[in-house]
Amino acid sequence: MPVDAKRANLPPLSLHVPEPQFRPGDEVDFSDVAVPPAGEQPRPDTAADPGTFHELAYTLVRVLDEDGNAVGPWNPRLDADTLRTMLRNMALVRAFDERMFRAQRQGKTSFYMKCTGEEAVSVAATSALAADDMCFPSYRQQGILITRGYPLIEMMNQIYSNKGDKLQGKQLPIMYSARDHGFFSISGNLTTQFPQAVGWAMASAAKGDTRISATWCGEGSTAEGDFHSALTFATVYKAPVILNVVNNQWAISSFSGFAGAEATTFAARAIGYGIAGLRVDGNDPLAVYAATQWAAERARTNQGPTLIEHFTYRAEGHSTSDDPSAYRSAQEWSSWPLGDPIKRLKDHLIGLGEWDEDRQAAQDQELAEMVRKTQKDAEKNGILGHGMHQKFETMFEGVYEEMPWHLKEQMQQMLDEDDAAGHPGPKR
Ligand SMILES: Cc1ncc(C[n+]2csc(CCOP(=O)(O)OP(=O)(O)O)c2C)c(N)n1
Repeated sequence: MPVDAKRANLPPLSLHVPEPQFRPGDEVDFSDVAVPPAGEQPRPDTAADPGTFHELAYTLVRVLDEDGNAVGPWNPRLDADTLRTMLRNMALVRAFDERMFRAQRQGKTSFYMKCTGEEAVSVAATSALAADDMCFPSYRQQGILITRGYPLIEMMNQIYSNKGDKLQGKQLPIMYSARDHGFFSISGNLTTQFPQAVGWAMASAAKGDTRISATWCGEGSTAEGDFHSALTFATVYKAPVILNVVNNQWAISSFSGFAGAEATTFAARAIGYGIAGLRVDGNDPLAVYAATQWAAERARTNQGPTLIEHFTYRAEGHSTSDDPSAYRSAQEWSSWPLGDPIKRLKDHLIGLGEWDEDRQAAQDQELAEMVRKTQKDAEKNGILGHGMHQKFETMFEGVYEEMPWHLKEQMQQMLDEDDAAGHPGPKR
């Protein structure tokens, strides 16, 4: 190793390469994950100065205690109907994920991504927003669409790229777009939605509107430059935006340490920007609701942005193309100290005397049946491998508002070649 003679007495430099605690086959011990007791975190005024958020950026805002009781100043005190609706929506997301994952394994679609274990992060957050607030999701917040009542068949049609697909088969499965449900078009390029959400919020403020925006990205995605741009614009203009970081511990096979989690929290990123930062138990639907409600009020009263880190765990593979048993211990999800968000809300409702196991089982069955029936209907519009489901020429539409001459020429060439090849099909 070359050593500079002038510094021969100094130790050689060494590089720190993060290494996850557990690998396949390892016994998992999460006892060093700091989980503060529920109810002990202070709830500041929504107009509080961003400089006062140090404690909240390093702890975990928690409402549901170990016995399923809602405690402390963050308890949003929701009525039983609202709690049951949230429980139902989270269970529906899980049922939908199960079914669509299986459809991919059966070769009916090319790709799918589940959000198992992270249902609260989208469902509870959306429940605390107004229906016309604008959401800028990543690919793992299908719970937003489900909470807003977007028809399941539309989601499935998109997943199947079939003739019912509103995106005309132009997008990879699950890259939904639903403007009328306040759901911005998902992009495959990580974190691009962050500055876009901030820009949307700035436009809303510039126009004197009352709507706010919310955006989500994974902890791995915070390493993108767009994350920095978004936070800078958000703080400079006090944009009415909620910046959600879903820390599910993994970015495909890279553990959160590769995005900087060994050094500090993701909520603490907010401090350097002068943004209010909250770190929340992402598997506690009441804490997620309360934090979002707090951040929404802050945004709506022109107090500026909030960054919320949702501390959770990605229970399943990254996508249908991923096998997590190749890089992490299979015990991680069952050992995760914050449990399962659906079970935690269910236990809370049972504790209140507003729910029971029989109703839960009946609901699970009803939701599975509804998803199954909708799937059958969607499959009537076509599945993967069963020919073309959209007219050939739609491929050239929407590139520009009006099709320029060179695209018209390419389209005609394609149609002529297809005719010459004697291909039948729904092309015109
Ligand atoms: C700009 C960019 N770089 C890389 C990728 C490939 N990629 C897709 S998902 C992913 C991991 C993202 O992890 P994280 O942000 O933690 O979100 P999670 O998948 O855990 O929800 C990567 C690297 C991409 N889609 N876009």
